[in-house]
Amino acid sequence: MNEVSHLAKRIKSGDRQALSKAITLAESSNKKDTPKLSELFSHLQSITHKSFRIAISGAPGVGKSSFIEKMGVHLCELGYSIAVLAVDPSSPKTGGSILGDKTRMDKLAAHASAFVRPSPSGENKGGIAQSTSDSVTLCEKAGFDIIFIETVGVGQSEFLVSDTSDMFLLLLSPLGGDDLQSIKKGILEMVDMILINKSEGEHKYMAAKTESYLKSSINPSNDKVPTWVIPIRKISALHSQGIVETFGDMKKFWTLHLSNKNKNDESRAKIKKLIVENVRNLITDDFKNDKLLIDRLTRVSEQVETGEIPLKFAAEIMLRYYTSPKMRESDS
Ligand SMILES: Nc1nc2c(ncn2[C@@H]2O[C@H](COP(=O)(O)OP(=O)(O)OP(=O)(O)O)[C@@H](O)[C@H]2O)c(=O)[nH]1
Ligand SMILES: [Mg+2]
Repeated sequence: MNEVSHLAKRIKSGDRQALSKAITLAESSNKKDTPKLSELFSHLQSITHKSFRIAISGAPGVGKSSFIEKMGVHLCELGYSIAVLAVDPSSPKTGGSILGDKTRMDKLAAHASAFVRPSPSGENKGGIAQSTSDSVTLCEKAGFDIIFIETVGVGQSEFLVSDTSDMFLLLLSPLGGDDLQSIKKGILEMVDMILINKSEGEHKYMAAKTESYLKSSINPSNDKVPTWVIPIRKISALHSQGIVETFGDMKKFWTLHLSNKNKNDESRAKIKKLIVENVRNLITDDFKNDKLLIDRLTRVSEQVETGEIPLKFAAEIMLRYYTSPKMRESDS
């Protein structure tokens, strides 16, 4: 038995360390690891289990990890198995606070029915959102009932993560009307549920204001699940308030999702988007790293600079060069 088929066997038997190793393979930026990952997927393809995949997004510090911890423990106690993945879009320069050393999910991580995967640190942060889809699939193959994907609401990560999930949940803090204007455009059209966290004690008044503002300003339905009305709930992850009720809403959504006849078409459309995004990334990487491409790019940009050729044509030249091994061979 080779190394990869042994890894697949361990994943099937519920070995968490093996799953962790497989996710590291999915996150690897080394192209040499892609065939290994493909081989692993082929060993796991007979598993048809589908998990309910929930993306949690929100500003840094809003309480995403605290919420997942409380919700996750509640779900484990109900008998579900839970996996948690983090997508950290922050650059290595600023460093990310997601999970990291302080996961805020200690209780959940220690639970026998849970798997908590901390966010990868160091380089290759840009690629992490891209690998999430494969990491989610690996958790599905490992048999988890519910997968939470935590992402900070910056950059494109929310959009990517929403494409790898069945339900998209936005966490807000009690902000008050004006600050709500700052929620990124497009996010409110994607959400399936909004939770106003930290709605306890002194924040109660602001939380109620936030709730009424949201109720009066957002479209209560979205196109994903036809009869769904987006719940807006005030909760407190810290004090475990609203956790049971929130799961009640999630379960209703889960049932609607499972009976949604367009589910497969929608899932395929999301996958198509993710593939195109990945193709874009692969090309961008090649343009940064391949010496022949860099040299040709330098020459073509000089031609644009002097007005010899239009930018539009320069792009076509580069694309032709990129897709023609013959042209590149003659340069090497
Ligand atoms: N008052 C109050 N504080 C909370 C609540 N939930 C979380 N917090 C606190 O908010 C801080 C951030 O919580 P996290 O759960 O780490 O937030 P996060 O959104 O995961 O943060 P990042 O991953 O860094 O973006 C911690 O100090 C928590 O204790 C809540 O319901 N009420
Ligand atoms: Mg967090």
